[in-house]
Amino acid sequence: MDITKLKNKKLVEWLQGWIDLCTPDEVVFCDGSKKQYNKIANMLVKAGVFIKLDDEKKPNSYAVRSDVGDVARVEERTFICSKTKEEAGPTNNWCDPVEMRAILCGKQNGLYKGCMKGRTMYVIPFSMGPVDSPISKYGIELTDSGYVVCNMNIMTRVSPKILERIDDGTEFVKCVHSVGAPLNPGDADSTWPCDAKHKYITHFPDTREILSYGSGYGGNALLGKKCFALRIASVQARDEGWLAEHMLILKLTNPKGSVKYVAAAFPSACGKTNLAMMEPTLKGWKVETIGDDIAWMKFGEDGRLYAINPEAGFFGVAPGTSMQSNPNAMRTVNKGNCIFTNCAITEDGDIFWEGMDETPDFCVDWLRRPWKKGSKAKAANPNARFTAPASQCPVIAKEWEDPAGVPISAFLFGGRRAAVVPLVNEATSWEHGVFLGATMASEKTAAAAGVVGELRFDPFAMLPFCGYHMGDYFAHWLKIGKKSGAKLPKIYYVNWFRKAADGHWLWPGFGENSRVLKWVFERCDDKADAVSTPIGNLPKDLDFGGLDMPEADKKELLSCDVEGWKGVIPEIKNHFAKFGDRLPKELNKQLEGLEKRLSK
Ligand code: GTP
Ligand code: SPV
Ligand code: MN
Repeated sequence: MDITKLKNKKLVEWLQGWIDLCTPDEVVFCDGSKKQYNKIANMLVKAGVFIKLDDEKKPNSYAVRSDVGDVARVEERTFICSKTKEEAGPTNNWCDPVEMRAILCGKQNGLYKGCMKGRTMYVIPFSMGPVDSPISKYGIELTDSGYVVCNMNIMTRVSPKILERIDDGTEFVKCVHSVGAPLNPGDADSTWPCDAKHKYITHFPDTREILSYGSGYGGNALLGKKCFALRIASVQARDEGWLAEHMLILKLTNPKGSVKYVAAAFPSACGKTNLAMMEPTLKGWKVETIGDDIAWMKFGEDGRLYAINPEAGFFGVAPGTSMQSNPNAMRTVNKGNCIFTNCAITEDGDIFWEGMDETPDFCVDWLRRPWKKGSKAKAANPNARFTAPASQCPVIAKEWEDPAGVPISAFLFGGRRAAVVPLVNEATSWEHGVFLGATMASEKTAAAAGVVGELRFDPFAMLPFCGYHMGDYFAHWLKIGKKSGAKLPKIYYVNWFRKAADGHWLWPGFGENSRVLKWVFERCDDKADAVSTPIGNLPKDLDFGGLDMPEADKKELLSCDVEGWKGVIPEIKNHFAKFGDRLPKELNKQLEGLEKRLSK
């Protein structure tokens, strides 16, 4: 394929414009084939970017180490460039689109000017979602990073068919990415080129465009993921009446063989991948995976919300993943065909990260230093990641690529909360559920640059990912609930991360979370009892069978901490005040109701 074979004038103009601005040495069209993947991977090996792992331990897999200044999403460098600041809302960084275009694309000294000199521009036509699903959408990412091409091949569906469709006039999201490190003849290349001091992750919702500069890492650079599937797609979803959410999707089968689909929104590094592929400890129950990070949902003719996973792979948090915590993720990566970023490399050509089942005596840490068992320093970066094909997951549901999606019975919202928030709480109505989503808070993790552990409100786990005014986003959720004939999922708030006063985890989590899923499943069928409390419906009793846990811990997990919640009310008020008159009045009513019930 080359540009002369394209017939769509607008597409050619767009492409040629970027070639002229970025001046790559070469333009290569990506076809998603194994052959091309291997060719690029081999090139990266030769360049010292990829390290081939041992074929017996991790077949066809590579390790990569990033620049120390480029290890996670950068929220302060992420911008929503809507026409007005008001449209981006109080939770987003805004920049005037004209100004941002000048910074990035200015003909004189825009950052993109000549930024691909000495490099190849790859043209990646990709689909978010199964190619023929009515819920899917297309994009083209231009990038000068071979690492990004390989990751996009795993994370999205890349094929010439998509380019053909776009050439025929199908709409697409325009994505441009550069690591921002042009090469002059004779320059030695870095193994992780980037421009760490000038990162820009920018979104233009009005023109459905993404321009990313300076970073090569994860959500900053794999533009199908957070930039498209959440920030741009949330705007499309608002305009078109559907939902684009930071949610895993799982298939839950009870011992009688009856099936329900559950979607869950937890902030980054708060347990989506783990829950999506968990091995239930409860006998007879089965969890299978549809998706582990993003859900796109549209109403079906029966009034139910149908969800697809727009991605084709997992970009999973590596540290903490083990045969104990997430055996299905380990089995997925052990099949090979993976890319491991910022993990440690063992002497026998395997990878290692903190929390893995066995710790090697020696390895090379993610900073390329020799590392010894017992060392204080972390062998893997806390945001080290594996990129793995979803199809390799041993518990991937057979319908995971069904273009029609799967009907959702329940939404779970949750986060890391050491105190106050119980193990599970059922919303008493859709509006109450939206209130629970809007007041979600969580302790910050290493998935984004910043202070880890700090508590922040993260509504619907979408704080860094909503492409427009968050108050309008709440209104959109409320509107979804008012659709005539809608058969809406029930809504729950869960917290796997509660700690006792002495600091120990109150809840074992992981596979034991199946006990909560069981309660949710049975509530959806009106077959489990609940106790009405000021914050919502809590389980009358949860299946704790076979779990060795102090009674006091069980009680603490399943009770409403009235005094604790009273303390949270002023924080919620402050949080809501940010949205001004764009906070839907229903949410203030919910808050007043909660306050009243707590003081009864
Ligand atoms: P992103 O990919 O960043 O969106 O993260 P995620 O939401 O998919 O989080 P993931 O499942 O990768 O989990 C992140 C971390 O939380 C890992 O270190 C897990 O071991 C830990 N974790 C997951 N589930 C549980 C749980 O039930 N209990 C506890 N204590 N930790 C958990
Ligand atoms: C997240 O941070 O929620 C992720 C990782 O899933 S990234 O792709 O970097 O956004
Ligand atoms: Mn995520």
